Amino acid sequence: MVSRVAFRTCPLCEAVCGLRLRIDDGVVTEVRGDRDDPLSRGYICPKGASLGRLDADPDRLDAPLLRTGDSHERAGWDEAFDAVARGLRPIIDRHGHDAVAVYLGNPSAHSIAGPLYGAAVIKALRTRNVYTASTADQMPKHVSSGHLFGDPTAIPVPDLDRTDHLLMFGANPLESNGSLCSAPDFPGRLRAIRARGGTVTVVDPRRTRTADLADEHVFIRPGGDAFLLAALAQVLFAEDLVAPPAALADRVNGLDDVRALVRDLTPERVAGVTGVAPAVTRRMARALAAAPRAAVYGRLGTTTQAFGTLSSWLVDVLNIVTGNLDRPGGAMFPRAAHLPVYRRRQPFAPGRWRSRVRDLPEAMGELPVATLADEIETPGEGRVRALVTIGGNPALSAPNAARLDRALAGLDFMVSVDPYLNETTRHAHVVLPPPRPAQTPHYDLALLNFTVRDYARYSPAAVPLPEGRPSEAAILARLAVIASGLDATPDDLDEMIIASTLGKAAAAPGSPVHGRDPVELRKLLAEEPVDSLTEQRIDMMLRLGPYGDGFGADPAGLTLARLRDDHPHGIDLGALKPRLDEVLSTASGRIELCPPALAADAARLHAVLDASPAEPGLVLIGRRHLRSNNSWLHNVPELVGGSNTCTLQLSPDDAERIGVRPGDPVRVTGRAGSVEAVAEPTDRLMPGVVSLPHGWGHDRPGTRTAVANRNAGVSVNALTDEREIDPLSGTAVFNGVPVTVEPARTGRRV
Ligand SMILES: Nc1nc2c(c(=O)[nH]1)N[C@H]1C(S)=C(S)[C@@H](COP(=O)(O)OP(=O)(O)OC[C@H]3O[C@@H](n4cnc5c(=O)[nH]c(N)nc54)[C@H](O)[C@@H]3O)O[C@H]1N2
Ligand SMILES: Nc1nc2c(c(=O)[nH]1)N[C@H]1C(S)=C(S)[C@@H](COP(=O)(O)OP(=O)(O)OC[C@H]3O[C@@H](n4cnc5c(=O)[nH]c(N)nc54)[C@H](O)[C@@H]3O)O[C@H]1N2
Ligand code: SF4
Ligand SMILES: [Mo]
Repeated sequence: MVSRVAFRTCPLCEAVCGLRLRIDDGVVTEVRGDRDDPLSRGYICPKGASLGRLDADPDRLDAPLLRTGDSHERAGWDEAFDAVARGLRPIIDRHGHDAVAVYLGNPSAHSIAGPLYGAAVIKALRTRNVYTASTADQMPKHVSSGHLFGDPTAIPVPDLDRTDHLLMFGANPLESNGSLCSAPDFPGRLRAIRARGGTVTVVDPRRTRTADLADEHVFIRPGGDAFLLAALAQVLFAEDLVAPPAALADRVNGLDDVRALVRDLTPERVAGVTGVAPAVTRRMARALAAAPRAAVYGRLGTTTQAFGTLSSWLVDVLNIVTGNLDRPGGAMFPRAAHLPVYRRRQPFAPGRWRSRVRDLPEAMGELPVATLADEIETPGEGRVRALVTIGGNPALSAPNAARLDRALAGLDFMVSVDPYLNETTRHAHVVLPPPRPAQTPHYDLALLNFTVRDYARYSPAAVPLPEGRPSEAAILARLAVIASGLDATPDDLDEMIIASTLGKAAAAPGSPVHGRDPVELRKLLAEEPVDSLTEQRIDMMLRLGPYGDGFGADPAGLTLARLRDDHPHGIDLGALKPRLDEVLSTASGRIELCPPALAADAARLHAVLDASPAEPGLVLIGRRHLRSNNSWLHNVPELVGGSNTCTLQLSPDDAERIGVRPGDPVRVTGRAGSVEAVAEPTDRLMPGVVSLPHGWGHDRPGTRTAVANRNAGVSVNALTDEREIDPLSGTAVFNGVPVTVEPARTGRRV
C-alpha cells in the first residue's frame, strides 16, 4: 500500500480551511485540519472531515451521460462533446445567441475552473441569458457596493480579529461558517471578540447558535432589516453620533441626503414592522457609536428578502457614518493576491439590458434566476431553448423551483457540468462530470477577495487524473470552444486571455510591468515550472497582483511556483490594510453615500409604513445546518439525519394555535404550492415565523443519489414565489414568504 499525505484547501464553503489528507493507494482515508495553515490553524468542520466520503461517493459520475427519453447511459468523452455540439450549434444558428441560457451554481465559485473558464463559456455563448446563484444570494450586496464604491465586487468584510463590537444581521456563521467573510473558525473568532472585552449582537428572527454565543440577540420580523438599519442611522444623526473620521471627510458625497432620507424613520415609527422595541434600537445605535472599533455585517437574511439592496446599503451606511469603514477593527476591503490593484474599473452601471418577459434589469452581466422559467416557457422571438448548467441545482435552489423544474423538462437541449445525476441534471441531454475533489487542484479565485486577513494558498491535485479524464477546467474550456463556433482549441483560448491580460498590464500606468514587452512577459511565464496553461494563468495573476513578483520587478514577490513549493500550507499576507483609494471606482472618485437608485427605492419603506397594517399571518424563513451544503451534500451518509433533517420549525405559541404537537405532519402552503413536513415547535423561532431548510426534495424520478433519495425531505422552493424579488438586484425573496400552516389532513407521517 502506498500511503502519503497531501494538503489542500477545502472547497466546500467560504471558510477556505486548509485540510491534511491521508491518501492510501489513491483513496482519501483520513481528513484533518491543517495545523500549519496560517489562516485556519487546524480548524475543520464535519463537512470538511467528510471530504473523503464525498470523494469516494459511489454515486459520483465517473463518465459522461447521454440521455435518451427518461434514461441516461454512459458515454465516452468525445461522443459526449460531439453530442453537445450537435445539440447547441443548430439552436444558436437557427434562433440566435440568446436562445441558449447559462446557469452557474454555487460550487462554480469554489473552484479554479468556474471563475477562469465559466466566464469563457458565457463569453463564447454571447448570450444575454446569463443566470447564477447570485440572484438567489448576494447580488443585493454587489449592487449596493456598485453604487456606493463604483465596484460591485468591492465588499467590505468585518475585521473580525480586531473589532470591539460586531453587529450582525441575518447571518448564522455557527452553521454556515461565514459568507462574504472568509474566516476559518468563525465561531472561535467570535468568542475571541468577547474574550478581549468586545461585544457581539445578533439580529435574527430565529435564536440561532450564533445568537447563543452573542452578548445580545434581537428578534426581528423577517424583511424588517432596512427599517431597523434606517432607524439606527436616524438615531446616530439625531443624537449627533455621526463621526466619519477625518480620512473620509472629503471622500463622501451625500451625507446630508442620507440624513434627510432617514429623518422620519425613527425607532418608534418602524417598531411595528421590525418588532424591535424603540429602546432596544436606541441602545444598539449608541453601542455602535460608542465602540472604539465596530463593524456592521449583514448576510443572507438581509439579502434574500424584499429589501435586499436597501439593507445591504444601509449596513455600509452605518459602517461609514460611524467611521468604521476602511479602518482596522471596522469593515475593510481585503486585498487578494491574484487581483490587480492598478486597474481602474468602469463605474458600476446596471440595467445595460433587460429580460425579455418581465423587463428586469441586468446586474453584473446577469439576469435574475427568478425569471429563468419565464424565459423558457414564454413563446416568441428570443425564447430560451437550451441551457448550460455548471455546478448548479436550480430545480431545487431557485424560487418556485417546482415551476423551473417543469420548464427544464421542456428545453430542446440541456448540458450540465456536474458530478451527480440529480434534480436538475436529470433533465440534461448530456452530463459532463468533473473529477473528484482529490483529483482537482485548488486556488480560491472567488473567495480570497473576502478573507479576514490577506492570504493565499495553492493546492495541486492530491491524486493524479486518470488517463483520458478531463479536468473541470478542460471540460469548460472545451464547452467554450464549442459554444464559440470558432475553429480553435482550448489552448488557443488560454493563449488569447494571457495575451490580452499581459497586453493590458503592460499598457496600464501603475502596473508592475508598465512599459514592458508583452512578448517577453509571455516567455517569462512559459519558463515557470508549472503544469498547464491554467496554472500559467494563475501564475500571471499572482505576479501582476499586489503581492506578486511583478515579473521580476520585486524578486521576493509571489509566483505560483513559490506559493506552491515554499508555502504548501498557504501564506499569511498580513492583517487587512486601509485601501479605499485602490477600491473607489465611482465617477466622482468619492463614496456615493446616497446613490439615486437607492434613495428612490427607499420610497418603498415609506409605502409600507404608510399602509394600514396587514393581517399578521405566518411568514417563512430559511435555515442552514452545519452538516448541510445547499442541495448537494445529502448524499453523504455521515452528514444527513439527526438534527439535519427537513422539519418545519415554529414557535410553541403558533404550534398550539394551529393545533400541532412535536412530530405531527403539517401542510405548509405558499403562493406557489404546498408541501408536507414534520412540525418541530421550538422557542428559538419568533412567533409568527416558521422555518424550513432549503436544498431538500430528493424524491424525483431519474436521479441517482441513493442516500439523498432515502432522506428526501421536501423542497422549500415549492413554496417560494418567483414573482417576489428585490427590485434593484432581482434577487429572490426567500425570507418573509407568506405561508399558511395546518395539520396535514392525510394523516400520513412524513
Ligand atoms: N453548513 C452550511 N454552510 C453553508 C451553506 C450551507 O448550505 N450549509 N451554504 C453556503 C452558502 S451558499 C451561503 S450563501 C452562506 C450563507 O451564510 P449565512 O448568511 O450565515 O447563512 P444562513 O444560515 O442562511 O443565515 C441567515 C440567517 O438569517 C436569518 N434570517 C432570515 N430572515 C431574516 C431577516 O429578514 N432578517 C434577519 N436579520 N435575519 C433573517 C436566518 O434565521 C439565518 O439565521 O452559507 C454557506 N455555508
Ligand atoms: N429557499 C431558499 N433557497 C435558496 C437558499 C435559501 O437559503 N433558501 N439559498 C440560496 C443560495 S445562498 C445559494 S448559493 C443557492 C445555491 O444554488 P445552486 O448553486 O443552484 O445549488 P447547489 O445546491 O449549491 O448545487 C450545486 C450543484 O453543483 C454540483 N457540484 C458539486 N461539486 C461540483 C464541482 O466541483 N463542479 C461542478 N461543476 N459541480 C459541482 C452539485 O452536484 C449540485 O448539482 O441556493 C439558493 N436557494
Ligand atoms: S468550515 Fe467550510 S472550508 Fe472549513 S472544513 Fe468546513 S466546509 Fe470546509
Ligand atoms: Mo449562497
